[in-house]
Amino acid sequence: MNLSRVHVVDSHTGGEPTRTVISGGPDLGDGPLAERLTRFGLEHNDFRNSIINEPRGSDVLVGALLVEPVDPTCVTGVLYFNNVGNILMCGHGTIGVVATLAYLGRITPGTHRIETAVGIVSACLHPDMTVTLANVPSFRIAAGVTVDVPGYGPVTGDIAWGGNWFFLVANPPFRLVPSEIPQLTTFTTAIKRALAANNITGNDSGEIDHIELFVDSDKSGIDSRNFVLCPGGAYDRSPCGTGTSAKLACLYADGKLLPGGVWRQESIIGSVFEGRVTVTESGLIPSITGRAFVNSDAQLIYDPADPFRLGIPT
Ligand code: PYC
Repeated sequence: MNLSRVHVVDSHTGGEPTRTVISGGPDLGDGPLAERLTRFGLEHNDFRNSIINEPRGSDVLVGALLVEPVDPTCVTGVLYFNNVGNILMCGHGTIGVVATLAYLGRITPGTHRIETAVGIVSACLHPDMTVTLANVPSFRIAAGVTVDVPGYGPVTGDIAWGGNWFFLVANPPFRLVPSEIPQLTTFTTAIKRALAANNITGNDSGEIDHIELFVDSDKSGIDSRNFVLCPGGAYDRSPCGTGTSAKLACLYADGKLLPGGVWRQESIIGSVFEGRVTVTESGLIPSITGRAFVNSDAQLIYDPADPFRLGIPT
């Protein structure tokens, strides 16, 4: 691919960054978004690296490539990616995309449909610029699964889908505070490896590539605090939109959250999403409310003389 300039808009949602590619991205054809995401992963690693990884980016960034939707009722299609590959769905990223589309003057407050690789979601941009994302149907496939984690012993958690696959562990043997992030990262990475080594997957054989730890919150108005390990080894600065959706599915399955109730999920750095559930014919739809702020509007420059113009591959 001959890269010259790429227009990106950066935002963060509860501290977790999203880099939305507005123009200059690869042509992936007009097939279903799941196929286009696969093609992106197979054929456009240089582009992904150049957008996300150093020296322009970092392992925390999530990329969002705007593409033509198949369904004309959608305001856009979007493909998500990170420092190591594709992401099927991204909640904080969708809130970031909505803030970006509003910044560009492409949408105004109201409800907008957005096509992703795992289905159509809807996002309501409120007049105060907060966004409520109605996610894809979410569900728990197994409760109380125990895996032996080398160096730590048996760890028990639930497996749930919230647009990505999650292993959710309550009350881990570490405090969920920023000073413990290195230990939390090593612990959750070991859990992820142990799940893969034991062939514990989602019910579509999908890798469980997000690990989520929880504790009840002692803060007034906050239900729980989490730490989420993302597939590329970084932790989510936000409470994780798809992770909170997976958590809401588990709470619903346990009868602890009903339609009409609100769950306030805090991240490891103290940002908060509000979660609710609705039961529809398609299944349980979690909705996540949060806010993103646009913090950069830039042209990425690809100087042929720059040996790292395509990023430092991970
Ligand atoms: O908010 O869903 C999310 C997410 C996934 C990975 C990073 N953030």
